[in-house]
Amino acid sequence: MTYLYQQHSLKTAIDKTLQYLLLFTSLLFTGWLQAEPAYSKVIEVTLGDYRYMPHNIQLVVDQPVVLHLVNVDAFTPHNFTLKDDSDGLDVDIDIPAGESVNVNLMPLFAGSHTFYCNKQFLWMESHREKGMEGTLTVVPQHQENGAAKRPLQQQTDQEVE
Ligand SMILES: [Cu+2]
Repeated sequence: MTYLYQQHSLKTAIDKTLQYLLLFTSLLFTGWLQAEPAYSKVIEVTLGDYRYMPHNIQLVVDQPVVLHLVNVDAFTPHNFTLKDDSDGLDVDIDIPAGESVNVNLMPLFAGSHTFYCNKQFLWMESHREKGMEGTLTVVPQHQENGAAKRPLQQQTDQEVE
C-alpha cells in the first residue's frame, strides 16, 4: 500500500513538473516572439580587396535580415559603416582579417543609403577612397523584386479591353 501511494505521488509530481515546464516554455516562446523579430533571412556580404560583394543590397521594409559580413582578406581589417540619422541607422562595425560578423537589421523606412569601410592605413588612401563602398536600398513591401502591385482599377480596365 505504501509503495503504491508513493508511486502515485511520484507520478503526480512528474505530471505537475511537466505542466510547469510546458507553461514556462510557452511563456518564454511567446515572450521571445514579441520581443525579437525573427532574423531568419541571411544576406552574405564578402569584404576583400577593397570592395564589398555584392555592393548593392536590397532590403524590404519591416523584413528583418542578418547581414553576414565576411572579411576574406588575410591581413587587412575592414569595417561596415552605415549611418543615417533620419532613419535611425547607426552601424559601425569592424571585421578583422579572416573573420566574420553578423549584424541584425530591421529596416523601417524605404530609402537609399551608402555604406562604406572607414579604415585607412597611415597616410595612404582610405579604403573608401579606393572604392570600398556600396548602396543599401530599402523598398516598400509591395515593390519587392521590382514587381509593383497595380491598382485594382487598372486591372479591371485591362480585362475589359
Ligand atoms: Cu576596408
